[in-house]
Amino acid sequence: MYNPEIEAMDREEIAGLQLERLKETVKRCEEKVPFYRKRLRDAGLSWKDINTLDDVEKLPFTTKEDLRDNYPFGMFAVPIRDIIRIHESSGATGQPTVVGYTVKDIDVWSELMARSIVAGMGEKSDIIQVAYGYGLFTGGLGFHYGVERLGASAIPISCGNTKRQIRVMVDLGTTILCCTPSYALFIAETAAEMGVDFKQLKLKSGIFGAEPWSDQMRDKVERVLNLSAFDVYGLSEVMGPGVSIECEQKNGLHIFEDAFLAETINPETGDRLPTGEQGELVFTTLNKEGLPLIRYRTKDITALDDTPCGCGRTHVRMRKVRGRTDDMLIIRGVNVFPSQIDAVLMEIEGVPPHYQLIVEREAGLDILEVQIELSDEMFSDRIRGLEEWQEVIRDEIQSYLGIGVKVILVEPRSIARSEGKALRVIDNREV
Ligand code: DLL
Repeated sequence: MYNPEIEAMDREEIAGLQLERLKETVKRCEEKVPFYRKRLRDAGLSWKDINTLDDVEKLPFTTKEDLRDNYPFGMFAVPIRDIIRIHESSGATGQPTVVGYTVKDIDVWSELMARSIVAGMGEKSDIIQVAYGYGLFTGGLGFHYGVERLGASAIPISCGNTKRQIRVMVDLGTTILCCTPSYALFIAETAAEMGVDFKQLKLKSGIFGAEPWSDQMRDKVERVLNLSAFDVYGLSEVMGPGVSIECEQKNGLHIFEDAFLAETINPETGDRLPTGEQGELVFTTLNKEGLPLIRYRTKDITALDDTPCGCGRTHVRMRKVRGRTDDMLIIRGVNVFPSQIDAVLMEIEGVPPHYQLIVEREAGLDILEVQIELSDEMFSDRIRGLEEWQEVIRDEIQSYLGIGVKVILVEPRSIARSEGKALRVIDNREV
């Protein structure tokens, strides 16, 4: 369901479509959502002031706090009888946020998910194992509806029960695996323990997302699972998975611009950044009925790229998300994203993929400890070489980040595995 008409429109045509839909969205928000009516009135604005795409810059931002303040349904633009599905954002901290979808919203989402799966090598004849969690999390059902819309076969296995995942993969001949990248590695590890060889399986691609992962981790995932791995991005507030996806060029994720208007801003000042500069990603939804959002601040850090792509799609790309403004660690004044450490670790030969970052404050000084879990072989065979290896890792991280870190090697299986989003950072500093 690659939609060449929409996905390969020329840039001017896309801008025209976006402007028309932007006006409709702002009008809808103004007329149907008291929160937005007031916000726009306070800013002295109305949908009638939107005459060019750049006028979006005049509009106020929406934040997660706004959704929380209007919990549960205060930001919906339709009465609850028109909502056919409710999801909740997975936010680990504070009050959850609730999102609602109309019949048309589910239709659009299914279509975008089908288009995402096609970008990730999917076609009607595929058997697609959906190992994202089903339930309030948008991953499972989002993919499920996309697979059905495409007309492929969905295996709605959800996350967890890892041995069964592998048995299903072997017996049913899964061709595409969908889950978080950290869960994909856990599946690979379990398969190895069971003596299953991925070279004997029919897997051709994996559509992995919901958490940051580096290109180096992609190499690892592709190698151990013997498939082609695609990054998929999304967030519940804006829709769920399927906001953007990589194509075969794997050089950024195409944003579905017929449904979302993307900007990047300086997270401190809120000023819009020129295309290509890294900043916080902001989305305005263009065809959502239930929960339309104006300039929603995602807190995700990336840069946009509107240069032509070899795949023929013309929709703007975003670079792989590097982290979130709220999980950036400031260690002795230096900004550190967990994804930078991921990238360094994955480059070093033989580093197992399970690690955790622990931040402590000792005598007023921030200490960043990188705990790396040893594999069984390393634990038993290489005990003598380990000290040197530990130093190599420490030096690599230090020279990349420019700050001192502690590297600790821990026993096999001592770091908790995740079936969904991995918990990489434990910050024990008091705020
Ligand atoms: O994680 C939706 C999703 C499900 C995306 C399945 C992809 C696959 P939330 O639980 O609301 O929604 O979390 C959204 O997760 O703001 C990012 O910080 C992070 N995130 C999602 N996809 C990626 C990705 C789903 N590909 C939050 N790379 C977002 C990096 C990602 N971070």
